[in-house]
Amino acid sequence: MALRFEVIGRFNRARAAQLTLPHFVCQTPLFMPVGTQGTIKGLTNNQLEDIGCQIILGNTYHLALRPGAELIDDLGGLHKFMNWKRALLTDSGGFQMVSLLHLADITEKGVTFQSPVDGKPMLLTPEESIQIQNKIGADIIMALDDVVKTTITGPRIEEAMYRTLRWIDRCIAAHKKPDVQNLFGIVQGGLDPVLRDICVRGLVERNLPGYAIGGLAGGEDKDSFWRVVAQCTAALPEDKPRYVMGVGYPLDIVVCSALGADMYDCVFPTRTARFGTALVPEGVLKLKHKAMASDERPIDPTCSCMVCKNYTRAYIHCLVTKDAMGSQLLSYHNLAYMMRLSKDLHMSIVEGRFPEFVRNFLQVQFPKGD
Ligand code: PRF
Ligand code: ZN
Repeated sequence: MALRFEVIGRFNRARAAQLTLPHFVCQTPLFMPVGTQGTIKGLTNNQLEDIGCQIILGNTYHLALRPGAELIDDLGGLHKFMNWKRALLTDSGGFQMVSLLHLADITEKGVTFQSPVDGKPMLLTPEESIQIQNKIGADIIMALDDVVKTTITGPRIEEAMYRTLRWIDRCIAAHKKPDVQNLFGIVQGGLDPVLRDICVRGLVERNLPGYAIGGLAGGEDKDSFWRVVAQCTAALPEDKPRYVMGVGYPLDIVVCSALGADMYDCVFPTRTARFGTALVPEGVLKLKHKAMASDERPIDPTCSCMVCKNYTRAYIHCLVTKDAMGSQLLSYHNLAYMMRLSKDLHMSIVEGRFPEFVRNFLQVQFPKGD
């Protein structure tokens, strides 16, 4: 195992931990920005370090297409290629193909898709996904899973869960760098507690360095989503990190952390920035709104990030949709907000004031109690 996970504080099911990875010592709960092409759109590595970013996420599928796993390997791995000194995580690629390419088809062999480069049919097997991720060299690599939308029902959910379990053994067998890269398994099973239970048990038996809860944040209601997270965290080992994939909204991160989850990733903070929306303690602030045109306040007066220290809402309103700098400044602030949220969760758990933190977070976001 190439990680150490030490819980340093608890409040009921919530935990604050130190996660030591080959390239960085991280504090959890933590949020990981998504950088599909080996970059977080609009931010430099120095800026990411300045705001306290500990791990960034890359996608096997995108990186394998361009610049290609061979090239990354030849150039010394993704850390060196993109000059990122801290931790990296790569997702296995199946989910991206299924969500991006409607032509992707899943069989027992793997995920078949049409190459966006030349239109030829291509197959990503569990073995290939791991080989590519071994070449990319991230601190954490993800197993290839069979992901189905939580909003569908019927035998497909069960098939995908059992296939994910069969594929984990192929991923484990293909993983050639367990001393420097951590392979996480992914719990599937839709919203069905019986299927989730079988999947968690199956993965825990394999004694992996960490576990992810997948298949969520796909349009199901919050109640069902939180119920699955609660069930999975309760059944996963105490001494291993738990990662909820594709989550996302600040409220979900607070709730999932209360339920004992540790890691999150989502395109939301950067994507919403590109649409002119800032994350603030009250929820969101739409910088395109005409009320912003003459507003001399910073985006968030309680935020001490570089953007809030230097620019007004009026200025960002003027840039937004007109110049790339508008979305860059908003992405910077939004990620700084997510990093502050992660740190606040960590510190409030360590300092024994997690309930007050959660109460205050909810009160500011839902002042009318709704
Ligand atoms: N599996 C993988 N990546 C993911 C997810 C998943 O279930 C999600 C949640 N839908 C986001 N990213 N491999
Ligand atoms: Zn800010």
